[in-house]
Amino acid sequence: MALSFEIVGRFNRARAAQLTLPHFTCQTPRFMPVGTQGSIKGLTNNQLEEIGCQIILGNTYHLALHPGAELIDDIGGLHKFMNWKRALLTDSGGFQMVSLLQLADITEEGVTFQSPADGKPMLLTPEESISIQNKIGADIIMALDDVVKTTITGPRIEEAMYRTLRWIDRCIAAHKRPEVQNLFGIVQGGLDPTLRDICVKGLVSRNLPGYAIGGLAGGEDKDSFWRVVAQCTAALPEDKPRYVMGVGYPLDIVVCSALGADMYDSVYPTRTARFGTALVPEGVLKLTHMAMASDVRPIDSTCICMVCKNYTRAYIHCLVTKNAMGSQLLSYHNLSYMTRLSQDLHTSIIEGRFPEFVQGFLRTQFPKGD
Ligand code: PRF
Ligand code: ZN
Repeated sequence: MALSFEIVGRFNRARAAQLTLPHFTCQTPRFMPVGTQGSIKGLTNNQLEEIGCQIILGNTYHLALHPGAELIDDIGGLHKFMNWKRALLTDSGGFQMVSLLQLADITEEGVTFQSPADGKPMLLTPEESISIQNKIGADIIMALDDVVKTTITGPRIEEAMYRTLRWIDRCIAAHKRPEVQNLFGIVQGGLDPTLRDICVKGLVSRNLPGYAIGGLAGGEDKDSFWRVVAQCTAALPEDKPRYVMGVGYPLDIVVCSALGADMYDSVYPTRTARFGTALVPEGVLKLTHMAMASDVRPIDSTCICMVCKNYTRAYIHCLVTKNAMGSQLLSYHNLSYMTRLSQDLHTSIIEGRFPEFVQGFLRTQFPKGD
């Protein structure tokens, strides 16, 4: 195991912890921004450090296609290649292929897809995914899982859960660097409590360094989503990190943290920035609105980020959607917001004022109580 997870505060099911990884110690709860081609669109590493990002995501699928795992390996790993000194996590690639390419086909062997380069069929097996992730060298690597949309029903959900359990053993057997990279298993099973329970038990018996809750944030209602998270966190070991994949919205991060989850990732803060939307304590602020054209206030008067210290809404409105700088400034602010949210969750749990923090968060987001 190449991590230590030290719980430094609790409030009911919520936990604050120090997650020490080979390249960096992160405080949890923690939102992790997503970089696809080994970068967070429009931001430099210095800016990410300035914002307070402690761990970022890379995607095996994107990196394997370009520049390729061999090249990254030859250069000495992704940390060196992109000159990022803090922690990295790579997703296994299967979910990206299935969600990006409708042509992906899942069999017992692995995920088959057509190469975007030449249209030739390619196969990503659990062994291949782990081998690529070993070459990339992230602090945390993810098992290849069989992901199905939570909105479908029937035997496919059960098949995917059992296949995910069979694949975890192939992932464990293929993992060549357990002393420097942590392999996390991913709980699947759709919205079915029985299937989720079987999957959690199966993964926990493999004694992995951490566990993810997958298959969520795909269009199911909030009630079902939170119920699955609550069930999984209750059954996962106390002393290992719990990562809810593909989440996302500030509200979901607050709720999942209250339910005992520790880590999150999503493209949402950076993607929504490119569409001109800023994350603010009240919810969202659309910088594209005409009302912003002459508004000389910062995006968020309570934010201490570089963008809020230096630029007005009017200026960002003027740039946004026309000029790359507009979305860069918004991404900077949005990731600062997510970092501040992570830190506020962590410190409020430690200081015994987590309920007050959650109440304040909810009152600001939903002032009418709806
Ligand atoms: N599995 C993997 N990556 C993911 C997910 C998953 O279930 C999700 C949730 N839908 C986001 N990213 N491997
Ligand atoms: Zn700001």
